Amino acid sequence: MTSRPVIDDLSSFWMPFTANRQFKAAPRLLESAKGMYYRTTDGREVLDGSAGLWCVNAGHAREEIVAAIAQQAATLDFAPTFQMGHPLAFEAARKVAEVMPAGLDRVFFTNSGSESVDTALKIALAYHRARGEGQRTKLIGRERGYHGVGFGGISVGGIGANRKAYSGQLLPAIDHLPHTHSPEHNAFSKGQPAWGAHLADELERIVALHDASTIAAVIVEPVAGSTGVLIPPQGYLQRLREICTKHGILLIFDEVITGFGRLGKATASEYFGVTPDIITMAKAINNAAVPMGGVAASRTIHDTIVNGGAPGAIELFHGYTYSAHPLAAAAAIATQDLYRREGLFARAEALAPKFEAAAHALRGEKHVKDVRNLGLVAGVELESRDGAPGARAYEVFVKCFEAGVLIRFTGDILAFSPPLIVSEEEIARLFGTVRDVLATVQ
Ligand code: PXG
Ligand code: PLP
Repeated sequence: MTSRPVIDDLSSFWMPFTANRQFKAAPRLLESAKGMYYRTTDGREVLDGSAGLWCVNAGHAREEIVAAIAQQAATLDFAPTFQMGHPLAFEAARKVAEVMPAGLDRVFFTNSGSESVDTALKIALAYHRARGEGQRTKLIGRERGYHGVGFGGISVGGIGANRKAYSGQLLPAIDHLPHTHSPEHNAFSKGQPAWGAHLADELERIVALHDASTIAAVIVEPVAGSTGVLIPPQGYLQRLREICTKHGILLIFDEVITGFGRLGKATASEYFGVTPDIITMAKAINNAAVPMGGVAASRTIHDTIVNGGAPGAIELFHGYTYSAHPLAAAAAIATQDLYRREGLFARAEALAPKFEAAAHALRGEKHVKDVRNLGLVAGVELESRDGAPGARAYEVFVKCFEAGVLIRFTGDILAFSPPLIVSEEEIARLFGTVRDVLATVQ
């Protein structure tokens, strides 16, 4: 079954966000993937309950995307986009712009969510400077927020472990909103919790402290993914939008996970009916087939920066060698076409109630202290073992993998985010496997 010998020296690859020694002592290696399934190097099929890392929304190795990449590699492997261009870059931007909220139709390409976040923060600063308010430099993030791993992203981010070793060199002018998770008020909420909209008013407190004239932007994940699936309370995002507008502060939605169908719409902005000024994206933008991210900015922001420059001058001193890489752009075009042709966002929307019911059926199982969900994303929080936070969820993750189901975990929270092509039977198997495994775990 294995097409190549399994590599026996795992020492060179320093693995990201991994317990390297633990992993290398008992590796889990994936060799191929198709549709909803991975295949391991020892020939086992594994149901993908996490869409890779929340990114393979159309399912694995989709023929149209594979063909687009292959053809592009043979036609134009690389082309600069600094003072040069290639047609697919413009077409990919147009296709992405088409599914963004009205007005957010200027797209800057990056290679990851982390780069998208740093790009968005820089655009926010450049925008205020271009309109003569260069003193607006402060950035507001949120506790438990995940915005990737660049210095900008960890500075506005709110996950202590991701900041600790670097704390002496984080960006200096940052503040954080409180997160919205409060088990005593919102445990086992189905969809958006009813409690917690008032937590957005904390932004007024922060504005009063720093003065609005010093604040450039607020960045939040509309649904916080990486930190363990935190669903925004009803009315919370609307309130953030109102306060930002009132004070001339830009609102950035980090849609690296929520973008492209995870909630049953193209964006969380569309789902919640709240339009930010900037959206960051990555992952499912091109089904994760080639690294790519992007930033959609409002036309006002774009025009203020671009039309503010002198004729012939570069307007934004920012960009990546691989911005709009031809292979990534080809994959993005094919992916966006596929989403549309197969109606995958609507499919996710239609499946969401069944997914919700399957997730909440875990309520009452051993160790389960919360279940939360929206669209095709769910989090199941477990009681932690005394003195060993994360150990129980890790064991569940490993046992599920051995039983043929891939999920994610962070701390003691299990996260579920299958590709949007998942069937009802596969949803049942996903949560059913977790139920069986929970019964065997101490
Ligand atoms: N913003 C958000 C909201 C994200 O979820 C990033 C930025 C960074 O993207 P890159 O492409 O630089 O990784 C992310 C990424 C997990 C997990 O299992 C989540 C992410 C990445 C890897 C694992 O929680 N989110
Ligand atoms: N470091 C060096 C020495 C470089 O020359 C470049 C790009 O030319 C970079 C970093 C940035 O690389 P990228 O554009 O892929 O982000």
